[in-house]
Amino acid sequence: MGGYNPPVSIGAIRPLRKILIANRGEIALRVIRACRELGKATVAVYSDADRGALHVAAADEAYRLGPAPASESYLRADVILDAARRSGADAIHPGYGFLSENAAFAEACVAAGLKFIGPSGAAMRALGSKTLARQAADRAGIPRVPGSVTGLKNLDEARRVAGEIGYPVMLKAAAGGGGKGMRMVHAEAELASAFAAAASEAERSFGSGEVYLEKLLVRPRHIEIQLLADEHGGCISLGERECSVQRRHQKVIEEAPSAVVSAELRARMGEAAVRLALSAGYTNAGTVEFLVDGAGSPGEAFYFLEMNTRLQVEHPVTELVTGLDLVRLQIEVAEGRPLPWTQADVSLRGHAIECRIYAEDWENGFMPWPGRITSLTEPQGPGIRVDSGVYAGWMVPLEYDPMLAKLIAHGSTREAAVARMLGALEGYKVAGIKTNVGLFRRILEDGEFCRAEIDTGWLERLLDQPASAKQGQVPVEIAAIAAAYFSAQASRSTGSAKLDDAEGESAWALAGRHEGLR
Ligand code: MV4
Repeated sequence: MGGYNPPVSIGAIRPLRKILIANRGEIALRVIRACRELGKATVAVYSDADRGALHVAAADEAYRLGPAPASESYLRADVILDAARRSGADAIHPGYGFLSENAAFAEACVAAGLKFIGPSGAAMRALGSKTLARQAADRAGIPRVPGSVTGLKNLDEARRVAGEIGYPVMLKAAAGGGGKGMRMVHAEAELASAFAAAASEAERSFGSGEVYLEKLLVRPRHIEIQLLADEHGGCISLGERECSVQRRHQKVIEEAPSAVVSAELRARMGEAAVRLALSAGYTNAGTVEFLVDGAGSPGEAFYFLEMNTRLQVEHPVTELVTGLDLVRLQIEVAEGRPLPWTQADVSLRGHAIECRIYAEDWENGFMPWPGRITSLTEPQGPGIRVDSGVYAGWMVPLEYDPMLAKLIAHGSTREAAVARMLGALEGYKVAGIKTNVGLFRRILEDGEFCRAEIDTGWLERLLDQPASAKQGQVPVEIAAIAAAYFSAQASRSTGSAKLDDAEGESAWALAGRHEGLR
C-alpha cells in the first residue's frame, strides 16, 4: 500500500512542551489525554457556555475566548493566538471542525512561532479545495468521479459538461464539504435552477460561489482512507473506514474495515491516497474520500471524491483496528519525528463500529435537544470505548453541534462488533435530554445492515419506512451473541454467570425469541 521512510537526522526533531487545544467537547478531551500520555502541558480555551466543560477542568491551564457563539469564541483566530502567546504554548492542535481546515489560521500559527499540528497551509489549500484536489488527482493519475475540475464559469459551461458526462449529475461547492451545497440534477430542465441555488448557497455558506459538476454515482459506498505522513517524505495508509450510513450528509455510523473492501482494493486505494498526499507535500493526519460503485470486490473501480485535511471525528475506529493512537502520532510527527514503521508493518485486526451519540429527538425530525443532563450512565467493558465530552449536570449548549460522545465497539468480526455495540447501547442511559441512542438499535438490528447491504442512501430509505413495516431479520449469530451478553449481564446481577441459566433463557433460546420478534 505504498509508503517510504527515509533516514532522518536527530536535529530535525523539535520536542513540543505545551500544546493549546483550539477546540471543545470530546475531541478536546481526546487531545488532552494524548498530550498527558506524552508528558506535554496542555492549554484549554473556552467560551462562556463551556466555562464548566470537562476539557476546561482537564487541562493544566484554561483561557476564556469570549461569548458562546462560535464566531465570537472558537472561530476567533486572533483571540486563540493571543491565548497561545499568554500561556507560552509552543503548538496548537485544532481538533476537527472550527479552524481545523483553515489555511490562513495554520499559516498564522506559523507566523506567530507556533507549530500547527496538522498540514501546512499550502498543502491544505492544494487538497482542501475540491477542484484543486481533483486537478491534483489527475496529475497523480488517480481515478476520480467524471466531471469538471475547475469551477463552472456559467450555465452554458454547466450544460456542456453535463451533456458530455450524461445525467444524472451532482453540483458541488468547490469550497464546501460534508455535502453542504450539493445538488442532484436528473435532467437538463432542472440544471438552471439547481446551478443558481448551488452557487448562492456556496457563496452564503463558504464565502465562495465556485461550483463544479460531477457524474452522479447512484447508490455508491462511501469509503475513506486514513493517512499519516511525516515531515520527511514518509507516508502510509492505515486502512479504510466505511461511512455510508449517513443522514443528510451527517455521518451516523462509521466502521473499519469496510465489509466489502477486499485486501486487493484496499491496497490500490491506499496507494492512490498516499500518492495524492505525497504529490502535494501533505504532512500529518489526513483522510482521502472515495466512492466505490459496487460490491468492492477485487478489480473493483474506485473514484476519488475529495480530501479532508484534518483528523476526523471517526478516527477511533481506525485506532481500534490498527492499535495506533492517531493523536499521539500527530503530535510526534509535528515534532519532526519520522514514522517509525513502513507500510508493510501496518496490519488490521478485528472490526470496529462507531455510533455518534447526539442530543436530538431522532423520532421527530432529528430536532436538536439541548438542555441539562440530569443523569448519565456510559457503557463499559471489553471492546467498548466511549469518547465523551459530557457529564451528569452538564448543560448541553445550543450554540454548537449537539454531539455528546462517540460510542465505539470493537470485536473479532463485524458480527461480534455489532452484537457488542447492541449490548453497549443497552447500557447507555442519558436522562434530562433526548438522544439518538434508540436510532442505533433500529439500525444495528436491521437485517440489511447486519448483512452490510448498505449504500449512501440506505439510512434515508430506512427512516422513510414506518418502524413497524421494516421487519428486518437479525441474523441468528448476532442475536445469539447479544443474547449471551444480556444473559451474562443478568446472571452477573444474580451472581451466576452462565450462558444457559436454568431459570433464564439460554443464549440460543433468546436468539430464537429475538429472531421471532422481528
Ligand atoms: C457524491 C455521491 C455520488 N456521486 N458525488 C457526500 C458528502 C461528500 N463527502 C461527498 N458525498 C457524495 N458525493 C457523486 N458524484 C454521493 C455522496 C454521498 C452521499 C450523497 C447523498 C447522500 C448521502 C451521501 C453519503 C455519502 C456520500
